[in-house]
Amino acid sequence: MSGKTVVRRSAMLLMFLAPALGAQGAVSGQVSLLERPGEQSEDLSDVVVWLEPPPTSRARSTPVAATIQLQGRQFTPRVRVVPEGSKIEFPNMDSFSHNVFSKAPDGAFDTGVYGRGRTKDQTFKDTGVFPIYCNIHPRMTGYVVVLRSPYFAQAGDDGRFTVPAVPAGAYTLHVWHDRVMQETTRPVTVNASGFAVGRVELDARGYRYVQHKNKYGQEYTSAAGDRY
Ligand SMILES: [Cu+2]
Repeated sequence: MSGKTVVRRSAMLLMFLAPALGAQGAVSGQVSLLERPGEQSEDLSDVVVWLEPPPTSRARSTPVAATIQLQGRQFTPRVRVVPEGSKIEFPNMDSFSHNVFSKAPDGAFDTGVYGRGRTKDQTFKDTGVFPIYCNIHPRMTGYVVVLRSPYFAQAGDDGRFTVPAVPAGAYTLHVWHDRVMQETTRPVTVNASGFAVGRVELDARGYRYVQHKNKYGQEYTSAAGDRY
């Protein structure tokens, strides 16, 4: 066999293999929340969806710089999903002071108190869901969802989501919302044209708001919440 023939055959083989290797598609669907009678879901953009590749996968997300604003005594956005190792800035847009802290075992931090126009940041090195609070305002609650998988999305207001450009293969689909106690998972197989998840209903009926403790593990005093 001449060298030329080998080259030509290799090229032909690559032409056959390339589309299969590079095949990727969108994974889409729509999430809804099952609420207690008389209650309506207004916060479906807080839903986070991600596809976890098999343990053997080398797929890794790339860290980014992201922002959660402190504005009107709220974290905006309330839920932010970022790749592992990402840095989040917390600029204070209010005319009074805020603080950001988390007591999560794998990601506890405390920015200290800081005033209008200033910012603090935190790098999230470990994966997980990190609740964040303000030590001054007891109702301020946010979540940083840190993922290793690069295949994730947040839902729109109507619960629709699209995870773009997912390579064909087998995954575990995760659907998370802070008012749903149990994270929902299901196996999915993505092919070259993607995968239609269809509707996913999460049960939020068991949720009850519980006031978290301050950064010292104590009750907030009403004076601290009212003063600013
Ligand atoms: Cu605050």
